[in-house]
Amino acid sequence: MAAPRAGRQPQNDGYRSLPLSGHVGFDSLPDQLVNKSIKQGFCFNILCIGETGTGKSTLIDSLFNTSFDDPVSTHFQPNVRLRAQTYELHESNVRLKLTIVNTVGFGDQINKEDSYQPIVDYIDAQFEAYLQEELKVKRSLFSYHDTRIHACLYFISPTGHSLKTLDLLTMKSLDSKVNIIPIISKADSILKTELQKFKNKLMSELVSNDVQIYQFPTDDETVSQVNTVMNGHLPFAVVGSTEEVKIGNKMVKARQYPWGIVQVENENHCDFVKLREMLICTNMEDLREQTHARHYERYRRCRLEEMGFRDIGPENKPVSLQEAYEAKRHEFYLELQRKEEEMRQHFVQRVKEKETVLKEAEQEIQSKFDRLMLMHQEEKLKLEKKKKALEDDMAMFNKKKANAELLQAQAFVSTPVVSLKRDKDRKKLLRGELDKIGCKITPSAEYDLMHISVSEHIDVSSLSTKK
Ligand SMILES: Nc1nc2c(ncn2[C@@H]2O[C@H](COP(=O)(O)OP(=O)(O)O)[C@@H](O)[C@H]2O)c(=O)[nH]1
Ligand SMILES: [Mg+2]
Repeated sequence: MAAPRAGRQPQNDGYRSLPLSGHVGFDSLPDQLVNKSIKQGFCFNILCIGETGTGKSTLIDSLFNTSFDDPVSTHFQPNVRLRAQTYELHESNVRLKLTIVNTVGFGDQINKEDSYQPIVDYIDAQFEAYLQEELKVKRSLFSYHDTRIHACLYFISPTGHSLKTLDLLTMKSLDSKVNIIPIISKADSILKTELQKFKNKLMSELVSNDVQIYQFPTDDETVSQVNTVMNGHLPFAVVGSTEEVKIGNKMVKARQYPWGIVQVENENHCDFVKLREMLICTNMEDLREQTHARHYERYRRCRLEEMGFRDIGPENKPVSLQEAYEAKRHEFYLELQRKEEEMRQHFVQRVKEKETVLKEAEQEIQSKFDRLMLMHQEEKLKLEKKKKALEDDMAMFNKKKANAELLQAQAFVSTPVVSLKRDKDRKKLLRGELDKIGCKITPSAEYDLMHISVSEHIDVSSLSTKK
């Protein structure tokens, strides 16, 4: 077997490294990549979080040397709203699609609890939109407008004290989703001696609350030194201004006060230049990469796991997409059956309960009906008795009436006769006789009695026998 030729060394990982005897041309690949990227353009998205009036719009204008005409917002917003605006900027032959997202109304509400939730939701919504594009069968990631947030500038008010609870809560809830770069805004309002103490205090508070902020990468040797130094300056204390002042024979961005001038780009005055260098010149690509490789990747993993996708199965065996889909489908089917059974049981239980209630109501109505029937029958009996008594009374009355009429008629009969000389005696006799048989004299009978003539006779013996 021929010995390996010089330069042809076998490699441990299965392939060999070969020397080239002449120019091939693939050393132009980096240039091809650069040309392609320049043609395609770049995209960078910044989220500015800070209370209204902390200098967000002014700083962004200062950073990109332009006026974005961000409308001034009031302090009377009912809730936090995120306003995204996209611009296209050109520098040399490089195109940058820049999106600035502003947190309108942040920290302005009395109840600050929900100030950060809309921000979390916004960041997640951008990740979700990208994931949905990725999951499409026919996707167009090349022309897709990526709105995922690459850098979050967190504006801290220059109080000289400590972080507000809202700042800590907000940063804590965002640190696993976005690259947070904390900055002390309006740094011209804090003393130089106080500033370093304030920076140290803020950093120790972030560490003690386990808030992860973005660290400039130190693994790339071309930038590791500058990045290491810059990490030590965090959080940057910045001043912003859109005004220009003539210093010497140069116009510079500055803030002019009665007692002096604060130059935005003077490193003795503030950290504005450091921020611009780190954010735009040195680490813009790393911020984009971190967003995709760390934050989006975490979001994607969680979402896919939520959907039931796994890379490895229970016995540490790799699981294909098809298997994961089938397993999830089966899981859903079982879940559906369980829910169906649960609903059925619930329905049966409800029907039973309803039946019991209806039966009870029916029984109650039945017993009420029985009670009423009984009462009705008792009442009927009572009325029948009363009717019977009245009929008896009527019969008795009619009988007595007939007797009285008979008595009256017989009073005109003259055998055997007792002649009465006087009317008074005759009437007295008649009344006595009527009393004996239990008859009362009616007003009409009384009248008749009054008009019986003296010569008339009454058959007293027949009256007594009729009693
Ligand atoms: N002292 C000081 N004032 C600033 C600074 N940056 C902005 N301002 C002023 O603060 C006010 C609010 O600024 P603005 O950028 O509209 O704040 P935003 O509501 O956070 O966007 C304006 O009057 C600015 O001139 C700064 O660095 N120092
Ligand atoms: Mg503003």
